[in-house]
Amino acid sequence: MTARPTVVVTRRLPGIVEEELSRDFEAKLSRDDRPLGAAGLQDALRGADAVLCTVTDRLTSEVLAVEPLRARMLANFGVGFNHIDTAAAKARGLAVSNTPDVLTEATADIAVTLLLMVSRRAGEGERHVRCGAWTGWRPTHMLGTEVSGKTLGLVGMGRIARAVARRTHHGFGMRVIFHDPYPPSAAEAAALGAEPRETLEQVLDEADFVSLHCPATPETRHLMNRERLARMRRSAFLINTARGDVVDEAALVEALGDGTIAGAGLDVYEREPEITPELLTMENVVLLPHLGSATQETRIAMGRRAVENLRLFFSGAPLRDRVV
Ligand code: 8YV
Repeated sequence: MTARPTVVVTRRLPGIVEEELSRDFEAKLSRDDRPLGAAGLQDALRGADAVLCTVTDRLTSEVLAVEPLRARMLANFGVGFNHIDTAAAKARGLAVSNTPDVLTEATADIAVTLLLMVSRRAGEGERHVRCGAWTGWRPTHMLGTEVSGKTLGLVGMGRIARAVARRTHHGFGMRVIFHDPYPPSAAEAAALGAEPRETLEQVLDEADFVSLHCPATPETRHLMNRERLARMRRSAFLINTARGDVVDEAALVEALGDGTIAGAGLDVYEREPEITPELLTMENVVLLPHLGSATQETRIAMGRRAVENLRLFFSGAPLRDRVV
């Protein structure tokens, strides 16, 4: 590297990552930790060589149409990049990287957390205790649904789904089925104890829990619509740690309200951080604030991975995690 490239960092990062970044780059760090918004992102694209962005930055084709464009790279902090118009980025000659692998285990843990919480009514129970309503133990109090031995249906069988399969099959003795248009090899699936299904509908028919692990693309938008939610068992639970866009949130509210499905565990939403108000009133829903990768270890690893991609880019080497 010759001159230190300027990198705008859109949100605060773990201190150690900000320090590492500042060593090799002219890092413009976020002081107030607020999303930059369209105008702020355009300033960054005009004034820096790269932008280290997150899911809270909507890098649309309009934003990326900025002139003059100085930036040459978007280093996304996160594996999902549906907030970046990658076609527009490519057309403008911007390289884009993401941070896969390092958040797989943490995100799988959150999927399992939601699965357990919603089936065992843990959120509801917590609220019950905290508001002083608990009158003591009784045999019929707050009975939930058994997890061990049940069938888990995975929608998408990438890294995070596989980590969920490992936990639930080997940990809880669950039967794991999955649908993925690009499935793992039969040997890989067998090692995870997971059985493929030809169609998503077959998974929905059979599963006691449906966990979403597909990327958000135009094809997967509202994949879980009213019809597919109705296809699930009435006793089944939906878990979403993927992206809010994959579920029609209005249809989900209906399905939860009229007993089409038993409950849902959500970490992501269609219009984050806005949440459909009815969800906030429902006891059969667990709501987390997009915590999938939120551990100290993982967020540091994600930051380091983004910095690694930046270093590679500015030294002219191939990116480790090139999206575009
Ligand atoms: C991140 C995520 O926290 O990596 C992803 O795709 O959803 C989360 O783990 C978020 O994207 C940060 O940008």
